[in-house]
Amino acid sequence: MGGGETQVRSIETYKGRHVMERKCPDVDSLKEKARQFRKEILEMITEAGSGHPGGSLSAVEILISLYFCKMQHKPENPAWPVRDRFIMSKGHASPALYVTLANCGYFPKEELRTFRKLGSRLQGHVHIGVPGVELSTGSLAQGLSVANGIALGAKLRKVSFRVYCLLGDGEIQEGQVWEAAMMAPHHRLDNICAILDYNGVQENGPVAAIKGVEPVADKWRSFGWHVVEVDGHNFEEILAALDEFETVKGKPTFVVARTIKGKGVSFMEGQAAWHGKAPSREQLGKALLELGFKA
Ligand SMILES: Cc1ncc(C[n+]2csc(CCOP(=O)(O)OP(=O)(O)O)c2C)c(N)n1
Repeated sequence: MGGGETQVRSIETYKGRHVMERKCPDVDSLKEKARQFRKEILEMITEAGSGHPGGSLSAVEILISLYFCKMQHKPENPAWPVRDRFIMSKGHASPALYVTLANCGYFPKEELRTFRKLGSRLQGHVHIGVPGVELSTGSLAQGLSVANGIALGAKLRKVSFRVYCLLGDGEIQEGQVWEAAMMAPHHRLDNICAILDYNGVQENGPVAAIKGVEPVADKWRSFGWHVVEVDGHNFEEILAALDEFETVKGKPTFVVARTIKGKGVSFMEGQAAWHGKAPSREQLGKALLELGFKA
């Protein structure tokens, strides 16, 4: 790693696809990116007057690690056939994905201000009409099934791209997730990595109180997944887990990323009340001060 920006140095052929030599920014630069992303997420939700800050703020480091360090993708050509795919199964956390895609260059950052406005491409839940988005999501629990299908298709066509899928811990209470959890190991889909944003809080309260998912790592392991547990706000740990995924053969990988809902803003952290509510202008100001931005 080195330098402040992702560097794409060359293109070479690797196992049937063109692979870019991607240089990850150093960890300090990644942390600064996370701080900026949190600001942009909060600003766009405030501007819209509605949206989901809690589960967007918890996913920031995961998305940065994928899009700025690990995934092979071309913002100037979102349909590049051999790109790695990302499926945001928890589609209500669209601000986190939209900010990530805009900062990669998929569309102009000014467009973030149109979030949830009539006529905007950036609707409240992740939508396929946005450059870089692979699947419309928002109706929870469907993403991993589609990700499996894409990964199986890649295997059948002998194309070596990877598929990543982000799930919420409330989301995995749904039955369809467990059908998908059975399918990927059955087909030995070692080209798929599911990541759990394990922030412990769903829409109406703590996951453990509503329908607990523990022991979550053992459950996925028993279904046949290679499981890695990380601090989902620690870039070194996330990147090491994603490196590990690339070495595992014959089975899919499941990363349990322990996160904090509303991460970075004290009055939002761990609070179900901030699952789907926009801050006022005053609350935005307080949040930005906490993130180290001047008023
Ligand atoms: C099928 C379906 N049922 C219910 C909802 C309403 N809903 C939106 S977000 C949410 C809670 C999700 O919790 P979690 O997966 O933990 O998300 P996070 O905390 O990461 O935001 C619910 C129930 C939905 N979007 N889709």
